Amino acid sequence: MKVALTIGGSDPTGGAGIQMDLKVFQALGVYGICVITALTAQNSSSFEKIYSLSSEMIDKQFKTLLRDIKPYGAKTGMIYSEEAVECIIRNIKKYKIKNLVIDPVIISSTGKRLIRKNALIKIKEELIPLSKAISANIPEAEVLSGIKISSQENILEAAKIIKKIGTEFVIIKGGHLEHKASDFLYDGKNLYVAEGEKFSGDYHGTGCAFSSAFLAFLCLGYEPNEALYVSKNFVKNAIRNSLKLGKGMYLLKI
Ligand code: PXL
Repeated sequence: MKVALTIGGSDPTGGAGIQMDLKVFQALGVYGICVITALTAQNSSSFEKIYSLSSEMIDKQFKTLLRDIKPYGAKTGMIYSEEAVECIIRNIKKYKIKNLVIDPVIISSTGKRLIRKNALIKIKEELIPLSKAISANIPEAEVLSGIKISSQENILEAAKIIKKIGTEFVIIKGGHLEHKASDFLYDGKNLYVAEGEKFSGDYHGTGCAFSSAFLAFLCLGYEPNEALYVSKNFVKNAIRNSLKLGKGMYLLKI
């Protein structure tokens, strides 16, 4: 069985973060392992607190886990502090982690900022160049590319800028566009488009579900452009089956 590692924050609702990633790996037949970067206190409508783990503890998790089990690929999600980003970069190099998918988490669906400014700069300058793919929503792609995105032409332009930071595949998810919610993958040559309908309502954890599904499909041997379509379809079904368990956002059912 292929092993996928998720590096990210804990979300007690189970709707995002490492809890969601592990559910997705399990559903797709990939064995999930994790390194936790931060704890959060949140529910479906409110985000209360972030507790970032020390570099020492993150380091210890890597050291203990990876001297034992070697993942085929990994993804990063929420990383709050600059020290945590530095520690993750060190460990990705040390353990020669391949097939790295980056979800550049910036803001939660409830509006809480999930990364410090200097940590984001470090992700851009030093983590993205180690990656295979980056999976960004429109606001994240705007921050990384420095351009405003409102059309498909802007998406290609932003993808080209992000590709130059140093990744192989740039995915920009169009869920924040106005009418349709198509997703795009740029490989330096072609722009692949996975057309999608837009769902009304607020859904928690769609970005985490997409990036972990994308990694799982890479582990299963899909080419990145194929993984785009099947991951989009996977998230669409999870949205269709989503549950209103709390007072706020819908939680995806995997
Ligand atoms: O969806 C981004 C995300 C990632 N990781 C954690 C989160 C969230 C959003 O709330 O809580 C831990």
